[in-house]
Amino acid sequence: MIELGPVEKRLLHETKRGPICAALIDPEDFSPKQAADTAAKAIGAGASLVLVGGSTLASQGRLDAVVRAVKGHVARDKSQVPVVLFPGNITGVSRYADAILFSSLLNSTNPYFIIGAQALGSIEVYKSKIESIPMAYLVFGDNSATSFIGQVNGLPSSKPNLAVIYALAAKYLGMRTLYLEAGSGAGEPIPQGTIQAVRKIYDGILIVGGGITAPEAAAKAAKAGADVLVVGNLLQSSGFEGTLRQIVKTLRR
Ligand code: 1GP
Repeated sequence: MIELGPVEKRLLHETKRGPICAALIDPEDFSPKQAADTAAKAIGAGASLVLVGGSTLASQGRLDAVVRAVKGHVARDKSQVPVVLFPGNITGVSRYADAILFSSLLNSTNPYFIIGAQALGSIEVYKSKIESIPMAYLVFGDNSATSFIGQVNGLPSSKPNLAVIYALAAKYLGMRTLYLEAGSGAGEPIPQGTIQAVRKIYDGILIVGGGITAPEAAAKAAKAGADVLVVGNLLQSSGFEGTLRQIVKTLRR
């Protein structure tokens, strides 16, 4: 019998009540102190989850320092928001995190990103004893760092059925979370129709990210059935808390 870990149980519990917002910290963009300050502001604005990771992260030492700094803040905060790894490669594992989204980039053309990195990284996850949450990662378009690094066969936004067949495969493979990625800084977030089509056949935790910088985009994704809205780039603009608070408010409606 598979026993779900505490982070996954918490996410299931929270998303059952409605969509939540995740703040994504890329250790390439933030020093440990900046990361802790940014996470504190994001949590203050209502983020329910902090994700740490990025597609070009090279230094595991840097990741550890960022995760420890963020955890240091969370330890003092009553919300006890989980700090979860969102790895882009084998460098994305840190024993200081609460859990890892153990993901397979299903539409990569390179088996390394589908199962190779996972095999190489697995021993580190095993040793660190952190909770592992299986995730299918689907990347849209061909214009993002993620699509370039992950050598993806980018899903076209205009063909929801292609996303659906990958989502079905993820479901049948037992992947309990699914991330629809438009790419960090995407001009257009994942279209509502695509989220709706995937939501219809996928009953795990549905994560959507890329290009969400305003409450309207978050509201559309939430209405279409997303459980977790990931916000990354926005956190780098000064005074982002106001917009994030609006995004969270929109989700709670
Ligand atoms: C990237 O989906 C995330 O992996 C977040 O994207 O940086 O555009 O918010 P943004």
